[in-house]
Amino acid sequence: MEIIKTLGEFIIDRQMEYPDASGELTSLFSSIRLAAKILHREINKAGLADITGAASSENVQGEQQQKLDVFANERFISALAQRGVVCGIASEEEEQFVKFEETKNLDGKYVVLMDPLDGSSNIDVNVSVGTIFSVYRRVSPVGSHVTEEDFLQPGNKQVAAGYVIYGSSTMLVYSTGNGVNGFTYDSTIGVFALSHPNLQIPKDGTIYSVNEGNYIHFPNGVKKYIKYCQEEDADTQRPYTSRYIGSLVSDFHRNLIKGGLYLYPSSGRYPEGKLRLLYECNPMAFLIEAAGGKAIASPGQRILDIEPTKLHQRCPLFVGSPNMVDKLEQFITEFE
Ligand code: AHM
Ligand code: MG
Repeated sequence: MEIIKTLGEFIIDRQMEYPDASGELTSLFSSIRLAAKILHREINKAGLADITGAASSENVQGEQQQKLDVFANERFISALAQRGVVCGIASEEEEQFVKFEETKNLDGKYVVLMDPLDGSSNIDVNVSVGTIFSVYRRVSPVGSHVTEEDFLQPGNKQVAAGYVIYGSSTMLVYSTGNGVNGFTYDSTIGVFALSHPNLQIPKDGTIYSVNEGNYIHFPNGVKKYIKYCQEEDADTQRPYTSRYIGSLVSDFHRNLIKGGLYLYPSSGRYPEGKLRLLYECNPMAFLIEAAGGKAIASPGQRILDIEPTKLHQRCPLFVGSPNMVDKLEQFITEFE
């Protein structure tokens, strides 16, 4: 028989390495795993069932349809709420954080911050999308109501982070700070199987990923760096390859495996950058550092050290192979 290690087995093995662990994090991951499977199913039938339309439209059976991002948001929130391991959730889809009234939730040790369906504008055209999540230990006392302070923690306090990519196959990639592991979903048996153990990003890469349509508005150093990527130089294998899907999880995942740099600088339309610190930048920064890469918002400003001030705060993101981030940092410093 084929031997596979499932995500469930992997998490239990890891838990046994920590004899004091209460199993709450294991339970939290089970919730995420379940919601991911449900979303996998919905995304894969999105074209057929025509549920990608407007949030309030009706399907052929006359039932109320939901947009997939709304569906994803509800599904992850209810999966996480049910087991009582989280005391609150903040989501890119919700203006305020979600708190729960039930005692089992008030006793939960963790909060989850998430972007339930990132890149959802890509669904209509069959391009990969993803779920991004981040887990923190609460700072408010166990047994009380969750507060905004529980969510406004710097990324260096994350206990775990990860993403699910609904691509040519569905994968779940996560880290608790001790290595990054990837699991591919086998829908025939309904399990995530360990397929990418101990992911390490190559130190150098030849891929740069940026929306060049915004070039005119980029800071000078970023413009110069992009020109550097496009110059000819045999020693550094330039010109580099430009790859931009416009779906953060997909662009990040490719660069993690192949080596590369993802850039979302400030631009005219988004003076603070477009991506959200708590739901997108922090979890990706946590993963990349655990995989040997780097993530900064500006020279010397590690993403994980930013003190957040509001839930939906945006920030520039430069993330990827460490040598590429260093090079970009030099350009921004020199040409500011
Ligand atoms: P969203 O959270 O509204 O889906 O936006 C985030 C997405 C990322 O997945 C992607 O990297 C980025 O926006 C693309 O932005 P742009 O279209 O400006 O290049
Ligand atoms: Mg998003």
